[in-house]
Amino acid sequence: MENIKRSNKQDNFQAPDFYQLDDLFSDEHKLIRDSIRQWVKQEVSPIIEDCCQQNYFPQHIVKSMGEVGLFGPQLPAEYGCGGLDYIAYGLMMQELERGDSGMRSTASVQGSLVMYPIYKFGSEEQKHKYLPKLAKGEMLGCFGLTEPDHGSDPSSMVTNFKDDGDHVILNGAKMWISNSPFADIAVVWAKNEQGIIQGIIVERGMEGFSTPETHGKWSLRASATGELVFDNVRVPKANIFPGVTGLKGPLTCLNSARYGISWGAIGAAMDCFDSAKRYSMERQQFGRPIGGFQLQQKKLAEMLTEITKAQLVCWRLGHLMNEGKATPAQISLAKRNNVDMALHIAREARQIHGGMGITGEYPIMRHMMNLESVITYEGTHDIHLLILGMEITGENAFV
Ligand code: TGC
Ligand code: FAD
Repeated sequence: MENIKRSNKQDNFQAPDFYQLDDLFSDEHKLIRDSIRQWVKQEVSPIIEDCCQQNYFPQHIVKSMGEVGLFGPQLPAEYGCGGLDYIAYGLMMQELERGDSGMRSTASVQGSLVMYPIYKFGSEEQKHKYLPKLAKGEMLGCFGLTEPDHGSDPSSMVTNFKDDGDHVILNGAKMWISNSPFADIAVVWAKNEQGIIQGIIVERGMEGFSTPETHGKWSLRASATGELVFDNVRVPKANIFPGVTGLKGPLTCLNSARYGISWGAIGAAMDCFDSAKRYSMERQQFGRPIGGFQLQQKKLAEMLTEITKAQLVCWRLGHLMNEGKATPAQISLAKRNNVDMALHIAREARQIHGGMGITGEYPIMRHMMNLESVITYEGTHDIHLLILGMEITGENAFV
């Protein structure tokens, strides 16, 4: 952290709320959202540009994220988690990704892909052992589903474990794993001797377990990504989730994470819109602000329209999540639409900023590059389209 510069630049972000969605949120929701917005302005905005430029994961922020309740806010308070609803969770992810998608990634993985499966499928012992520490940010987790040869099709995974008395012997490798280089534990999905997928908690320090970092990313540069390598790792059977078998285990976790991303993408889009709006009023060409030209107004008007539509989708989806009625296809629609919307807005905002848009002086290019990962992970843009296609027609076009 000593090499990371803290910027003195004021973060003046103001969120667009064209359809007065604030009227639909409770006072508690607004309080939570505003407190995370303030925390992002204080803790993320001053360092994020330099972290990304230097491809540096600000590890110190994990503890701070835990302190403000960003890890597992939607899980019950009895395990040290937030006990909040899905609207609150969504708003928190929105504010965090307004700061940076990589920061939201850290929280998504910890809350939805590590804590959620432990809560949903874990034993009481596993819940008490891990959840309070993960919630406080005293422990960092990662989620291993994707493999070098099996991304969109995780059912073909080859990572496996064999029985060894009160332990199992785990072999294989996972790739593209967010948080892995710094993670204390990994929730790993692997096949047992019958070829059935199960979840197992692997702890750093277990012999034969390593987490090499993936270098050279142009995207999510403030988030650490790596591999998980298992070379005859002996893992106690007590670390296997007793509550689920099959691919529906990891896919259930993805529902929660994809939901959070739907809100997060709105945050990134809002930041691009806010910056573009300000710039268009300040920047003068041909003797007047560029915001006075119709072509720039078209871009801004379309941005606001798409953000507003995405906000309404998330608000409704949040209520369906709270009622336990949201379907995977509804979540796919929101993730797919909102990430694509944010990426499009980032590209348009980049143009409004002219040459300045490619520099770190503005957050645009960073958001744009981050969103190139967000549109691929947690199910690619095309995979979510196919999920919707199957929902509409009943026909499976994956294979
Ligand atoms: P399929 O035969 O359709 O389903 C297998 C079983 O799973 C059930 N299921 C679900 N359950 C809960 N939630 C969902 N969303 C579910 N989708 C399916 C299904 O009912 C079935 O259950 P059962 O009881 O009959 O066995 O499976 P398939 O092999 O045909 O695959 C379907 C497909 C392609 C949609 C799925 O595999 C998929 O979503 N692929 C994309 C992979 C993906 O999203 N990977 C994400 C990795 S994690 C990540 O990217 C983290 S980034 C984190 C960050 O930094 O923020
Ligand atoms: P592929 O599956 O090889 O897909 C390549 C292209 O083919 C895509 O355009 C895809 O849409 C298309 N395609 C694939 N199948 C079909 C089909 N049936 N029909 C039509 N088109 C198809 N994974 C984890 O498990 N944990 C993590 O923490 C994690 N973090 C990540 C962080 C980053 C920065 C990135 C980039 C990825 C991360 N991932 C993680 C992996 C991510 O989930 C995968 O990259 C994603 O699921 C796609 O898999 P793939 O990259 O192997 O692409």
